[in-house]
Amino acid sequence: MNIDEKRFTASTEIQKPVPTKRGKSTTTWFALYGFLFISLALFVYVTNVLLGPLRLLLFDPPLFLRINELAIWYSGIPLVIGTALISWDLFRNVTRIRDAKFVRNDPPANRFLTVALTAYNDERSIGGAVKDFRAHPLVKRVIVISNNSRDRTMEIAEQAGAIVFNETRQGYGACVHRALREALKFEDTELTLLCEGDLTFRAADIEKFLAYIPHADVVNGSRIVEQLQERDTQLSLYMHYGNLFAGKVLEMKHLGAVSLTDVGTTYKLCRNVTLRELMPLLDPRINLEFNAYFLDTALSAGVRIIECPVAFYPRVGTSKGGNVNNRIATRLGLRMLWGIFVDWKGFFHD
Ligand SMILES: Nc1nc2c(ncn2[C@@H]2O[C@H](COP(=O)(O)OP(=O)(O)O)[C@@H](O)[C@H]2O)c(=O)[nH]1
Ligand SMILES: [Mg+2]
Repeated sequence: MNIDEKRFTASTEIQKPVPTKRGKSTTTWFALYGFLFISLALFVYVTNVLLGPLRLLLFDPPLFLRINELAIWYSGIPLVIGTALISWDLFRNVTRIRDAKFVRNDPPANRFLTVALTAYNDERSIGGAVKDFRAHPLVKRVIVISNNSRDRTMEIAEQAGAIVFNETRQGYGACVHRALREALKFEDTELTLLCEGDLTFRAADIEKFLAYIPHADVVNGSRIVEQLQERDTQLSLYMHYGNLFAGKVLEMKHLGAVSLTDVGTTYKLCRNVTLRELMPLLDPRINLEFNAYFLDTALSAGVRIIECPVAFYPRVGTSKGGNVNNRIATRLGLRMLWGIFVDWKGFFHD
């Protein structure tokens, strides 16, 4: 058998899933904190270099020069500590990471979907969103979870053909939690597609999700690809890089288990078998940072997550989430980082 034949045989073999070591935490805390140290070092270094010209403008006061020099010099310490911590985790986990590598090829037997849309005073978009998803041939049903909407969201969703629920506990986390719970009750589908009813994401991406699902338990949408972004979306440059940074932080926490470029996308396809195991671990009180919390919790439980680039469109209707302005986005980002670095429980209330 020549090399090409071997390669062909290997890639078409039915792959046996390698058991993940569930129960034993594979969280790479050293790498995670190493990343924090390196980020801190770079921040101090760059800020102080940039302060240089300001110092000269102020006629070079000696105390300013001293602080400036010391800060630049000593930023090397967190840089070295951070590098050492990451190296340590890489060294410690190199065998585990290598042994865990495999391409899963496990297409779901039933490719039909239950689509669950979140909605909060989204009367301008919900009708269009429901119709868009219902028109897809693989969509069995669309359910809409309104979160105490005071406008005509529920009525319009119903007219468009959705099964509508109202979640009385206010908050994005409570809304998503309810959406997943309701979707799991339908036994004729094995897959749940979670999305928002604000027309930022479209049903045309269902094929992309289905192409990735054989490789994972959860396919998480990513808005990182420039060519898949419409003009004037909510994803400003700030949000784009903020999400990328948070994604890489989460990647460091679960070294070797995942690649992430976006932590803020609701749009995701989940296998119901996985969701059933995951639901008891998810606290609906976690609010707008719920997506990052979902990913972190799932990864800690050994769930296999793969990213899939999705198209992103401008929001129809007014924004109420983390996209209202950069101040709110920054607060949300910091809460996410706190959740990843420390714990998610500290932030039950908005
Ligand atoms: N902000 C907010 N969103 C909610 C709430 N309940 C449900 N949602 C829905 O959750 C999604 C929030 O998404 P996000 O993209 O962060 O904010 P958006 O800019 O308002 O779409 C939207 O689909 C909302 O309609 C809530 O209490 N607060
Ligand atoms: Mg939205």
